[in-house]
Amino acid sequence: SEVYNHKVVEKKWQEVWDNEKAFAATDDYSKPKYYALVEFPYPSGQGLHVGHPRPYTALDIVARKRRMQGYNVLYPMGWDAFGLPTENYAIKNKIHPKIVTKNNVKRFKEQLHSLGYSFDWDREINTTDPNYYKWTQWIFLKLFKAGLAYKTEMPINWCTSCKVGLANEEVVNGVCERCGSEVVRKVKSQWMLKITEYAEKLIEGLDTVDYIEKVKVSQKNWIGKSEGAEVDFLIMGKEDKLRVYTTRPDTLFGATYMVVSPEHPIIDKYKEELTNWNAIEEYREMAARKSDFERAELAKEKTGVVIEGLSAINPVNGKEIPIWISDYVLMTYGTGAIMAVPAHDERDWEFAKKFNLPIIEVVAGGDVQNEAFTNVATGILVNSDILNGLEVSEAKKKMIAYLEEKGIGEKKVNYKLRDWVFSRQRYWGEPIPIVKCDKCGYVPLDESELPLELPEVDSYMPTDNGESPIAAMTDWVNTTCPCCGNAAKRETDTMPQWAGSSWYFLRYTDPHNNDALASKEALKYWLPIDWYNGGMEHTTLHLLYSRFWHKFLYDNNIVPTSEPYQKRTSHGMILGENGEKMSKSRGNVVNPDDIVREYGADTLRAYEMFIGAFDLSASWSEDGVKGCRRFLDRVWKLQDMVTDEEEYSRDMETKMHQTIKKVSSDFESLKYNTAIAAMMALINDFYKKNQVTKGEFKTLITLLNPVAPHMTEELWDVLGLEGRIYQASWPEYEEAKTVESTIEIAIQINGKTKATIMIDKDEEKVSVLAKAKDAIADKITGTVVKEIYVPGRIVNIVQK
Ligand code: ANZ
Ligand code: ZN
Repeated sequence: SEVYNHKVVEKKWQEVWDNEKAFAATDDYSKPKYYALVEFPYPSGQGLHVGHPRPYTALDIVARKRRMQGYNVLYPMGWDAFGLPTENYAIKNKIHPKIVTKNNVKRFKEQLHSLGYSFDWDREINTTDPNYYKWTQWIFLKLFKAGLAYKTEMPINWCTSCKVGLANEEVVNGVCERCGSEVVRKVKSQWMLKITEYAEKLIEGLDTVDYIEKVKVSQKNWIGKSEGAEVDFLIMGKEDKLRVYTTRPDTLFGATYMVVSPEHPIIDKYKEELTNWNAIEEYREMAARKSDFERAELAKEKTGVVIEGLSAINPVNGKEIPIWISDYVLMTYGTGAIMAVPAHDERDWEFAKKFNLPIIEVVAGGDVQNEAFTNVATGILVNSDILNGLEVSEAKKKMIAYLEEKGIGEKKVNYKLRDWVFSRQRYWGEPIPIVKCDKCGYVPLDESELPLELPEVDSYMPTDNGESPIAAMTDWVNTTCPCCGNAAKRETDTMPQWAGSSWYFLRYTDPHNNDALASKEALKYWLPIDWYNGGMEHTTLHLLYSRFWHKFLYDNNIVPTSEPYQKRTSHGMILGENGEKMSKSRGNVVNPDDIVREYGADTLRAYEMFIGAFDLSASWSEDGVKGCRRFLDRVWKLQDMVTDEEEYSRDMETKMHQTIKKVSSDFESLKYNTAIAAMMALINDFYKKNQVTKGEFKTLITLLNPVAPHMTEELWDVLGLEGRIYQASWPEYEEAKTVESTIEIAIQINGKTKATIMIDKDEEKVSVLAKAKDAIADKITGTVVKEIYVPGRIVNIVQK
């Protein structure tokens, strides 16, 4: 055969697959279904990155294998195309974001196409298409009508460079996740989604799905469920109380002072009576300049100021204790006030040491004057009256019962999760379908008005005053109230990029439906998604947001499952040759187009699967790419060694069954690299023999097809096999044939090995066969007194 020409072969089969609509999911709902999903890309101006093919190939392998196993497979692709980079590019180059998106999508699509993915392109979606975002707006209206979307004045995270408000999830280590610029707090009126209402369901649902452990853990930590109590402390000499949230009600006897957050309303309420107002005001101004992130940092030096003129009473022992202000207490969590127990809380301990406040041990087992004792598993309560002698967990229960009985507190669950800031002051997003009327307030558009399309604007430039550029389009903004008919204004903020991706997987099931986001039948058949793979960085963003929307839609009878994704896995990043993140500035970016041109798509696919353990990051290596190409070339050349034999040859049978078993199971468990290694080992055996039967070769290329679909399709054709390889059945193995049926046994005479013999592994008369062997029979000259068989290994014949 000739040298493998990937350019010709890959183009040829891509055309055939397109013409045959080879990978279209059918609407035949009687077949078993399989829905495989990868995160749809943001079509950036840079084009496809070599990071994209890693997850796309992995699930393409799963999708192709499932088709061969007889499933009706849905493996779709689309574009998450609203968002800042496109808008920023549009501003810089004065091109409409619509055009920018169109061009970028075209390029991405060509690139993905060149990689031979088995996407069902008839179901392609685009979040910026009005026929798509009509349903994003529709869901928003449902949320609004359910009271889960509301507008409120609040301090938000404001990126000084993007000039846009960010969700908490988009602020990483105090800076904008996207551009790395400083994030400051700015008070703005914002649309919010009440994801907090679903906090409990979002935790509980995790028990019903098959997600990799680190995804579950990080979602749980992000939601941050905390169980404890709220307790009222009377303010000395006032008819007023200060309520705190604590996870350690058992330590109440050790509360030696209180701390309120600098924003706590109690401060302003008693402003006139406070004798150190100047110091307090100064402290509050300083705190206002810090982000919550900085304030909550454990390691930072504690600061604070006491409130002179107010004090509180510890409700369990009647003692008077001071009230301090410190920025380590956040107004956005619990009640914004705490009881400080320095003996058993690290932050309180540091604060107490710094300001010389009393430290009273209430849980024995540590040395609380020298460090906080926080171990709750072993400690026993002391200095605590009714709680003395109890373990921490029992003491908590007893204290809560006591508080509830006395009416001074109650059990309370808190979550770290905050409501989702849902508006952006930018152009390139879904318009929020709400009208503001002076008389009626925020009024939803009628569903029949959807989609509410983005207006054409003169400038996409964001404004410094924090208003969307749409606000300048008065023709569009000025409207009438859907409720009373008076003059009113449209909402000019747009939705965040996370909106369109919060439900896109539903649309793929029925992408052309004009009457519903998807038909009930389609949703019932295709949901839940059987396997969803995506980036670890989306765990507390897209993955959480979309589960929230899905649960809301489930509660409203729009989708049939309470969870969208049955299984979730995440891939590691692909780094540059130097082990660093690929970036223009480092000059280590690999363009997938170059690899496809020089080595072929199949090589790129095989390489990205072979590069290392799927869930770990891996460094790019051009040598590794070449190695994968050599492997494929060796498969290609095997065609010259193929015999007419349809069966597996005797000596290859075990290996064939073993390889089918290994590749089949490795493809299911993210071990693509070892699956490929097993196929490499198999072809080495063929090369050793210089021969491969037609049956063996057929199995080999079928196993390899999900990884290298083009070349194997061509080889199938060359062999004159029936139909196409993509329509072939997945090879089967017999468990019994995966173990060697004959084994080699050493034959010893008086403990010395004299010969070996091949026997069936179930052979019972091993010593009879051994004695019958010529080389042994000759040597048995005396009387055999004993025959010892060590199963599977040795026969020892003892003679005198
Ligand atoms: C007394 C106490 C004693 C506490 C003790 C802890 C240990 P999680 O688990 O994160 O929910 N706290 C409550 N509200 C706060 C706020 N707004 N800002 C900062 N800290 C706050 O933590 C709850 C604990 O964090 C609460 O329990 C409270 O301190 C503190 F040995 O109360 B604890
Ligand atoms: Zn009105």
